[in-house]
Amino acid sequence: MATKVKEPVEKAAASANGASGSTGLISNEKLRQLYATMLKCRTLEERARVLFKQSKFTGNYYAAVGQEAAAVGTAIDLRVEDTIGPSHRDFITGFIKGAPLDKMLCHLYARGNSPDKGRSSPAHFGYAPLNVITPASTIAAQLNIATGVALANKMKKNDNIAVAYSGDGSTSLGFWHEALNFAGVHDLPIVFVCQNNLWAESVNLQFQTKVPDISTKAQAYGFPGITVDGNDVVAVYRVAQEAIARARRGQGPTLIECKTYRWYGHSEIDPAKYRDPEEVERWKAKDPIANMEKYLTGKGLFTAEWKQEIVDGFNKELDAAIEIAEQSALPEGVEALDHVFSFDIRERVLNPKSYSPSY
Ligand SMILES: Cc1ncc(C[n+]2csc(CCOP(=O)(O)OP(=O)(O)O)c2C)c(N)n1
Repeated sequence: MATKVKEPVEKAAASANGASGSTGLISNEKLRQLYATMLKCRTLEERARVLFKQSKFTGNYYAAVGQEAAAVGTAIDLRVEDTIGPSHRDFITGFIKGAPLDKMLCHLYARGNSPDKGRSSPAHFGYAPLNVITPASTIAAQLNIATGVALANKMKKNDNIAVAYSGDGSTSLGFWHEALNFAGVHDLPIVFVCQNNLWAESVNLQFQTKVPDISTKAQAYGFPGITVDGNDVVAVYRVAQEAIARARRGQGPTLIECKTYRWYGHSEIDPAKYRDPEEVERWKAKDPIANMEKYLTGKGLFTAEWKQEIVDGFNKELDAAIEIAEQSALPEGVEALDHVFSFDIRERVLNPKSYSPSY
């Protein structure tokens, strides 16, 4: 049965105090970590947007500014062995899982020393050492890959889990339903996080689905679906904790729908004129970072000086990572032929005259 959880910050605050809630007390240290991580994600994304606009890197960038609570609340406590299946808008999930900033910046700049050796477009950051899958360009396809990882974990009888991210538009694709169906049938250790930001490029949610809550779709696949205020990091964290624990216990998948909003266009080349400015302002007023500041202030855990310290310290780390990326070499063209699954493509391309197929 799909359950609905809508927990405004005030209510989440009560449960964070340990008064109620299924996951018990959230420590002050964790609350501060949730906030600080969201703030760093925002800083990283805003810097990436500026760098793109300055033509420091090419391709495109798909900012998740406004959606930080959904990413941070679901990814912050994952283990190294857990797998993340991000979408094009989930660059920050790699950072939350602990990917080094210089690797992330080298990826944006498509440098030869980036994890993908400069092959992928900027929105497709993967990092094998931390089990972050390189996103697929075909939207929703990362869910199928992450589901395969979850199947492997189950077969190996370990308690590692996968967390796979998608948007509302992705739920209209066959891949999305195949992944959820397979995961449901086999009780796989996976959490599906749908970040419902109301828009898939310029297509509004009403043209994607007839149901008000995407979480209800989990009913068709026989596991719980939960809708949560995706701009309330404490609420998201609680729901994610429960879903992750369920998956680790071998009790199967959960679909978490985070209702949230992207502040900017689909990508940095989209002025998003299809949106009513009033809608944007309404959602900006629900800024997950400002929400959390209010909540922490109420608990005596926030000061403007602390915020400034986080931003300044992180900007320094970012400066260093940007410097590394800018000093790093682009890959040689011929390297595009390396690490490609083809029997003898290098030979064929480089020596077309002498090439003769070996099969
Ligand atoms: C199968 C497929 N169709 C279309 C596209 C082009 N495309 C890239 S992102 C995107 C919108 C995705 O919307 P959603 O899943 O809601 O994620 P969001 O961008 O809102 O985070 C589209 C249509 C694609 N990459 N793959």
